Amino acid sequence: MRAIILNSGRGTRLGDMTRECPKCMTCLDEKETILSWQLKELMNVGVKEVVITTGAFAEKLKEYCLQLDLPLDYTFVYNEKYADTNYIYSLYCARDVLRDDDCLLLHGDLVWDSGVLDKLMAYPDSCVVVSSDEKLPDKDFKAVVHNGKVEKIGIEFFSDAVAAQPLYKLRQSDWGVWLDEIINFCENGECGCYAENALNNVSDLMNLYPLDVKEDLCKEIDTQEDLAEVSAEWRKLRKRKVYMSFSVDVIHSAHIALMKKASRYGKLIVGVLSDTAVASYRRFPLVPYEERLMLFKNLVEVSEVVEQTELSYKENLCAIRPDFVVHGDDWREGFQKTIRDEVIQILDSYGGRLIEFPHVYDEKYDRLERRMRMELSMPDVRRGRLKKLLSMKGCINAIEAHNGITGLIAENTVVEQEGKAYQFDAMWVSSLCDSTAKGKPDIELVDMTSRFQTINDIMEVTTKPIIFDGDTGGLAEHFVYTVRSLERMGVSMVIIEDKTGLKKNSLFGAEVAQTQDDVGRFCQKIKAGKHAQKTNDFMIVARIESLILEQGMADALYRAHEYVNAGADGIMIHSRKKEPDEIFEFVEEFRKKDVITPIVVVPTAFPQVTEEEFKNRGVNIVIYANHLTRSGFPAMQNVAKSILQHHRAKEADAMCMSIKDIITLIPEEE
Ligand code: SPV
Ligand code: MG
Repeated sequence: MRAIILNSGRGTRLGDMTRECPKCMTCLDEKETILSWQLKELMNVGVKEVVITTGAFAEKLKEYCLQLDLPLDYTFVYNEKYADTNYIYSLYCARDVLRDDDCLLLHGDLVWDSGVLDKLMAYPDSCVVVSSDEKLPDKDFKAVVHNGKVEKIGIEFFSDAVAAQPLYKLRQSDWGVWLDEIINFCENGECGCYAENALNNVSDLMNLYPLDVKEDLCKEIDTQEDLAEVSAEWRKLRKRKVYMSFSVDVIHSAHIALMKKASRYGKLIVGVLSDTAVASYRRFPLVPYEERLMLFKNLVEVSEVVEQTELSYKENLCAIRPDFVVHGDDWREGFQKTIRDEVIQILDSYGGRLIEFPHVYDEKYDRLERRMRMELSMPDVRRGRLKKLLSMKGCINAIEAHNGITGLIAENTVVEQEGKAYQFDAMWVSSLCDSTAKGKPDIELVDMTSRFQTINDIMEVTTKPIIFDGDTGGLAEHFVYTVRSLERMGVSMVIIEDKTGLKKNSLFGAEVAQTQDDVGRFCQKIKAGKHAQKTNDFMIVARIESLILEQGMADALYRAHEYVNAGADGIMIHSRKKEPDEIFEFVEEFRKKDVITPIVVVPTAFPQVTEEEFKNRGVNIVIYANHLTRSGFPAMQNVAKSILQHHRAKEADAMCMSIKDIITLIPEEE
């Protein structure tokens, strides 16, 4: 799309101001002239080529444009008869460079609200700006609209007319028709009239529609009074507050383009999502909040940067009350829809407006995101993330994963509720589920090599931190090797339980023979593990089986403090009682002496307790230890039974995912 700006006129009605330079170089404020501002507006809506017709001060105007140093291609067309002709003749002079594209046609003294130009650009057909709110001007343009189309434009029409402004978007075919008539006029010596006189002759051959901008600013500056009034209104518009929210780690060209568009509407305030808010709905931010804040602070488009602590805009919108919220139009569907609905509702409550620009899909941004996700899966980045999440959120959750697909469920499941998004923080590689998936009992029978293979399968397709169920950790002499291997792989935490001999699953309780380890010996194992680890990120958590083995609360608490003294980075307290009372009592008592060490719980037997309640009581990690295994296997069993019962698979089909869904479930990497 090319723009044509008509700047051949003398602008004598501005008096002294146009004695030494053309009218378009009149200042709107200390930084912008009408022309510099118009050119930036055009540039920001994607115009690359500008044809400027000139007259008086042609050289000055040309030099001025070039020194603005904007990425625009200029063609200057001099109308040597500028003193005796109207702009119909300027267009005639420019006829050879105008024909082969759609164009924006505007007068060089026109100032508008950026929303007007955006509406014009978004309009599908040829159109001209009109205002049904504006009272009909005596001397300026009016448009006669018939059957929804513009029939005539001129200063002389008063009936069936609306105020019109010389700002057009013209499709190439319509523009060609008008231009041909302009040429006819000029070659017949009619060079003193408006170009619109030619338009009125051929309007029935064109599809020109009125674009009603109602009360939005779009005015020419002809006189000193116009200048005072229009520039004051224009300055007021620039003081409006525009709000955008960002969660990105890197700012790429589409973000900049969106911010440029947004900043045209006023002062742009950017809400940078806190790390917790980003981690809650997307993925863990690779760049921490403070650095992301600085990225935005340093952009010329941005006037102010604030923190947005939740996915919901509510808090910031109520505090800032921006005139506009700007967003891409890609949040109308999907889980962000409710956030959008809330934004609209809040804006409506005080007369603010949502502006949505078309979302720019670009394969390279997708690639960038994939690369960043890959970064998150690298051992060093993944390993350290559990500690970061713990310090960020206070209490985190983990769900069991025992292979690639359950890992993907843990990775990708997101639920949106009341403007907040929820997803799992981490994955638990359970000994019970890993063994079950291999059809083996949970008695440390599946060897470490095999367990590491499970971790590897999960790691290959996910990015979230991993907590490894290390059973008893084996002999201290063996445990040190396990620690180093886990750490090297990028696992964040190993939990070892204070049992010895043939370990059985804790949920059997005291019904089966199980021996709790000696405190001193278990402390030695913890110390050996802590000594073996190479990074600060890795955590060794001691799991206390005293309540499971009915050794009493005092024993559990005694062991907890001893294990912490031995270097344990956290305590897991386990219980198989249906009520959480003994867990709550343990946490309360433990916290009397130790407010720092993270406490881990596995609420398999007492699923009624919410994460919020655990957090309030001082728990830091809640592990859903076996739920994907327990939900997946019954579904498979039912299907197997159904096939056997019916001697065919028809009845089972409804219980199965479709073939189409299963083959597209996991996208192929290119
Ligand atoms: C596991 O998931 O393997 C555990 C937790 O160790 S529990 O089964 O509750 O003992
Ligand atoms: Mg286990």
